[in-house]
Amino acid sequence: MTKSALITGITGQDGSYLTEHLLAHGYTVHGLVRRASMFNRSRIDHLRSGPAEVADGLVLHYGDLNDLTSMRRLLRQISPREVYHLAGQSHVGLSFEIPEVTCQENGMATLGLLEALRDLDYPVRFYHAASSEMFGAPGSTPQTEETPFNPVNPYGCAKVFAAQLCRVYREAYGVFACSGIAYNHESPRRGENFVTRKITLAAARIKAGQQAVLHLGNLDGRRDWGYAPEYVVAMWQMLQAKTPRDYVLATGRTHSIREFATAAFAEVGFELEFEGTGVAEFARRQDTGEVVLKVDARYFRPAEVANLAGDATRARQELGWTPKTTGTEVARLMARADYAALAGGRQTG
Ligand code: NDP
Ligand code: GDR
Repeated sequence: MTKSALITGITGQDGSYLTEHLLAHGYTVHGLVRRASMFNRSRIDHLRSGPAEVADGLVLHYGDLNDLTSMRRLLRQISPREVYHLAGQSHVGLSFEIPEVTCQENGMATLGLLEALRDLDYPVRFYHAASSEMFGAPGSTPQTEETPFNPVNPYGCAKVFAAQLCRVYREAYGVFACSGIAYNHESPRRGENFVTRKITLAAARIKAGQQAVLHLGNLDGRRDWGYAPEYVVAMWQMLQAKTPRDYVLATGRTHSIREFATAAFAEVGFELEFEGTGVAEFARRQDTGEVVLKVDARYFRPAEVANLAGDATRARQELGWTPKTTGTEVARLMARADYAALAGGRQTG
């Protein structure tokens, strides 16, 4: 029998790669798309206009996390065996500006979905996209599944709420619900207002003469950056396991934002030299001396997470999952893709 899955957030970075992975494994994939004034399906358009055997396996449904009645109806209508819940307001910085939407979508909507699953008369496996942001300012590094949560922003608080509820529904009602505690994972399909994509797009545009300067916020952060197509495999593996468990998904290696930018600009042929500190910091192109990167206080956040690094030993031992591509390699492949797309007049990804 064909396996079927529902993906919330199918139009996002992870949703698009997960769709490709599930279709390649013979699934019928149902995706939730929300109404927008412009089409928001650019990351999955290549699948919908591709070969019939791929396009036929992908079915899109209008819906919204803020409309749980229609979500319940959809679950009854399509009876998926697996639900990958990836949708939500995913920008940490913006969660300070729109905390209620962030908590509604990432927190309460997850609870609504768990309630809907509990009422179904067939078993469903549920993946929740949790985050390293739940650790916030952790007491120890690297973090494991046992590290206490200590979020420092509304986004992290909402993810903790949802992850704790997944555990409670697992223990109290036997729902097969698990949280992937994922660290940053990036790709050429990353949203343009996340720091990695902002950097790689700017490097490509500056190289192509379409942009002069890149403005960034805090450069002092370090992140455990991985490659998104590798992370969606772990999401799938978690739902194929015998028993539901939460897993840290991370590379274990961190890089600074400066290192990421240096690698991205090097990929398009520019060596960077950083000067100054704090809001007065900037970077020049070594060959011409032109300033191409400036710190801009507008992009600072009210609070920053600590330098998080994850220990994915449990995922390696129990799922056989090992990420291969880390920080500066991700920077280089993203910059390469952005420049190739600009030069070829194509869309990235
Ligand atoms: P994206 O921001 O790229 O995608 C978010 C998806 O959620 C989009 O499809 C978006 O739709 C959809 N969405 C947002 N609000 C609603 C709503 N009200 N109703 C229906 N759909 C909605 O995120 P990623 O793919 O990067 O991440 C996927 C999930 O994993 C998110 O929950 C994120 O918080 C979490 N996560 C991501 C990490 C990462 O490094 N990428 C790390 C840890 C966790 P639209 O296209 O219309 O905007
Ligand atoms: P993050 O990713 O907050 O880790 O959340 P983001 O790329 O937004 O920020 C990473 C770090 O870069 C600093 N920074 C900037 N960030 C943005 N967006 N724009 C800038 O101009 C800029 N300049 C510096 C930030 O301050 C921060 O320190 C991502 C998301 O995918 C979440 O959904 C996910 O849960 C976490 O990763 C793990």
